[in-house]
Amino acid sequence: MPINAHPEFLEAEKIYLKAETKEQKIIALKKMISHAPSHKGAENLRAQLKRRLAKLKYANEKEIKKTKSTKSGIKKEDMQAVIIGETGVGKSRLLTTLTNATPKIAETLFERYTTTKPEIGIMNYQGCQIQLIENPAIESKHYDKGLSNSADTVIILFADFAQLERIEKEIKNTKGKRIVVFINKFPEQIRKLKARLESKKYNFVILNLNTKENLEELKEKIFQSFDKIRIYTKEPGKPPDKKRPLVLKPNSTVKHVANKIIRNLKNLKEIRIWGPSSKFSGQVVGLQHELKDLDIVEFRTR
Ligand SMILES: Nc1nc2c(ncn2[C@@H]2O[C@H](COP(=O)(O)OP(=O)(O)O)[C@@H](O)[C@H]2O)c(=O)[nH]1
Ligand SMILES: [Mg+2]
Repeated sequence: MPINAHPEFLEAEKIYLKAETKEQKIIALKKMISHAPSHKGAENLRAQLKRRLAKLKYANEKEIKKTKSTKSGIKKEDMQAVIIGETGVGKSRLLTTLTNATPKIAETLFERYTTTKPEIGIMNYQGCQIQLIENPAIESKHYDKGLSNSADTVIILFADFAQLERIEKEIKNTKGKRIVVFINKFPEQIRKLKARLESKKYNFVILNLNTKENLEELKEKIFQSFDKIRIYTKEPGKPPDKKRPLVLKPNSTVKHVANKIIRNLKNLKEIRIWGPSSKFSGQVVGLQHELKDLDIVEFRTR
């Protein structure tokens, strides 16, 4: 830590160390540089930060090039789900409900093809940033097949089984996990529908956007589909930071977390965990301990 560091520098450094994407890191690094100590003794630090920024920018550009989907040129985020379905089923309305996006929603049930290009939104789910994209109606010329094929998860909206069958024929080449969502626009025989979805072993949600019934279930299913775990960290004597989990691959160890938030592992004195992977609350563990979704990790340093 530099001597006489500005509080804003320290704050930016914290964000930098926790950042998951290159973009987030770049923003935080720029902030660190602008608040770095200006005295001569910190010359090395400033040079080092600038080098790191240049390297990150280069790597980021390369990544953007690589991840652009062919037709629409959308930059794929770490967790991406694409919403698909026929016109008027409620894709835009769902995107508006789940994210910050504001696509045009059809005003009447008879208005068709209101979405003519993919609409992108970010869903913040318990501090995890998930990219949700509405693909224009699957039967229209605006539909972007490549986008659905490369998505981590495909969310299929349907209003009846004939629709669901038509859609399934169209998406043979998708590689992502599937969640089928029945939008309950009109009172229906939900019980029968549910039995049929269950018997065919669908990963499904029956959603009512007016009452918001099962909306949380859908959000959790979306997160689960990416096969990631959420890890909260805490400082001794303080509650965990529930707003910003680290999102990691399953089977990550305490060491993965330590590497992200502790500068020098030699300073580590004790690690305690709470949650699904702990035998009891506050169990002391080593760096090789394997974590589970929703664990809380506390690092005590010298
Ligand atoms: N009653 C009701 N209407 C809905 C629901 N979802 C969508 N709609 C209506 O259906 C129409 C088409 O919705 P939109 O989101 O534009 O469909 P998209 O073509 O799939 O994007 C609009 O008039 C919506 O207000 C729903 O859950 N309940
Ligand atoms: Mg739409």
